[in-house]
Amino acid sequence: MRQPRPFIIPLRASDEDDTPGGGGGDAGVALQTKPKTKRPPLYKVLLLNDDYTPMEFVVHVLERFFGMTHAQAFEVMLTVHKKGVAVVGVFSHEIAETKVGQVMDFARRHQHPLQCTMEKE
Ligand code: TYC
Repeated sequence: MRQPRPFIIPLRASDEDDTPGGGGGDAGVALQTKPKTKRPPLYKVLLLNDDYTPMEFVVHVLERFFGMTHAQAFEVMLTVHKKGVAVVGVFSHEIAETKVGQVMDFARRHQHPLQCTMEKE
């Protein structure tokens, strides 16, 4: 993993430290570490096709866990059916993990082999 590097910015003249004893190349330049905010990484939740899960069940999953309308859910289900996989949402790590768990648990309880996974965007 890449280490975050401190962002060095020279201060404005009015911010300069006026302690005596300067005169070197860095005289009058204070170094400050800029507080850097970082957006949390996002994760795609993917739904995978299989030959056995009923289409209506997949549509129901997409409505129930991903807030899709029936029409949206039907369209996404058909995309997965034809292409093999589709992104059904993008979330924080925690939410993505929860969605994947909910779908996998729901499918298992109904004895369907439906698979749902997540990957970093
Ligand atoms: N291919 C399945 C069928 O023909 C339907 C299906 C769609 C299954 C999407 C999984 O994620 C899926 N019954």
